Amino acid sequence: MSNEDDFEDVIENPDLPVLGADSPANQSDFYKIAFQFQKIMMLYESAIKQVETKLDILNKENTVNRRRNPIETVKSRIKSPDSIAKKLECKKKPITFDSMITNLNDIAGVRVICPYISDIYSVRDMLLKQPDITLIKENDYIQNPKKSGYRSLHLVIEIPVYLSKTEHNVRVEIQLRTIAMDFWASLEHQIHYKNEADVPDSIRRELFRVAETIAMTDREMEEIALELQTLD
Ligand code: 0O2
Repeated sequence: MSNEDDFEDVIENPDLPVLGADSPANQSDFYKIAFQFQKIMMLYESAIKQVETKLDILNKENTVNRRRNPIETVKSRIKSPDSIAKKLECKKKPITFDSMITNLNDIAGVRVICPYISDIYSVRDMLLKQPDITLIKENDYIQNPKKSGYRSLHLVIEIPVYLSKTEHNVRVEIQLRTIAMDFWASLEHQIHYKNEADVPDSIRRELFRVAETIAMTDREMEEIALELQTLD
């Protein structure tokens, strides 16, 4: 079943009037729109809960087996209505419920922070082995970092959410990165966010250089961990 078909009964009426100065909606339209948005977001929140539970179980299993935990922290977020509209606008897609479900992969986002690079790939493998998870897209920005220096492994997956009468395949973007990669990405994001005007090239170059240093540190830490394993 496709994602669009899946959400059809939740959207019910994708041609609802759009709220805005050019097409003022009446009170009953407002309630319909608000209710449908709430129903859609409830599906994304439920999908996040399922992914978080899976990650928690995998980490607990490692604790029980007295092995090192491959996950340091998990952070989740639902994209705000404002960010959804901005991203659709940016992609030149219509700003409708139907369109956001079809065109956006990251309305539900889970960020997994791991101690080492190898943990990232083992968490990836453990998740993708599970029969109810379908991989839609994978971008390995660790093997192929972005121009900015950004590194992370991105997975877009689909996971079923079971309601009282229906089942929906819901997309979740999972970003996996090391503690060091997360440190860089969070600060770099803040720098871009705080400087609405373009960030000067000199700062971009400096950020790229720091990203390279961090990547080298990650590799060195991995080597130390491997050496320690041989001592065990
Ligand atoms: P936010 O606020 O973090 O959510 P797709 O989303 O698959 O349609 P896109 O947008 O090309 O396609 O996805 P990409 O580039 O694989 O992933 C986008 C997300 O990765 C961003 O989300 C950031 O979270 C993160 N990201 C990508 N590049 C960078 C970067 O250079 N620096 C930092 N700090 N993060 C980056 P959003 O929606 O842009 O923002």
